Amino acid sequence: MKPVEINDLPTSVWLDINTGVFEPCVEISRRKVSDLAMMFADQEAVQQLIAQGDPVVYDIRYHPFQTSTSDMALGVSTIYPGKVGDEYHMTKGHFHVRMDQPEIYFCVRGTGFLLMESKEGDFQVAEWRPGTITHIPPQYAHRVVNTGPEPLIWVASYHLAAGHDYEPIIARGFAKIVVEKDGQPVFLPNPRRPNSG
Ligand code: PAN
Ligand code: ZN
Repeated sequence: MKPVEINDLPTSVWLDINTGVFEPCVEISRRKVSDLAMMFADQEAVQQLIAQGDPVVYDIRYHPFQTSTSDMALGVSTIYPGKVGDEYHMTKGHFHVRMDQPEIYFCVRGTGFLLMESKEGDFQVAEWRPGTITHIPPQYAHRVVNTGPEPLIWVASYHLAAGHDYEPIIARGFAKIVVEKDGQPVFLPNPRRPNSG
């Protein structure tokens, strides 16, 4: 990542809500099925998709706002529609390293769910459509799932200092996975957690 520049003047960026492209944006990251391999329940489907070209699951565009006395960041993420086996495309999900750091997510296109889970095991779901804005309190891991036919795009606003902790999610996932059954999204217990029933 490029070093963050200090800018004490007001700054605006422009977002295309149909594509998730915004300018200026200092970094674009792309996550493919192979980058999330351990996160999906159906490992056979993961290997098949990787062999067939390793499709993109989501893109993240990122811009920091650092002044001499404050820091904030903007991330715009786009999850492309699709599934791995029966499980819908989703983000990796993470806790913030700083457990006093909340975040605001603002859905601008598409439909799906935001999954949130605390270290104590409180599991919460927000259903998303364009215009839904969710405040994620500190101490809740967060993952977005695209269950619709079009890209799911949202704006994330958080402090640069929050940090991302992926390890607990890599190790255990979330309490539920979201899969398609008879054309509808359903929540199933995470098979990697035998007692999550
Ligand atoms: C977001 C996320 C972004 C991608 O900007 O980082 O949506 O999700 P993962 O980081 O879980 O791959 C955010 O929550 N920042 O804190
Ligand atoms: Zn976050």
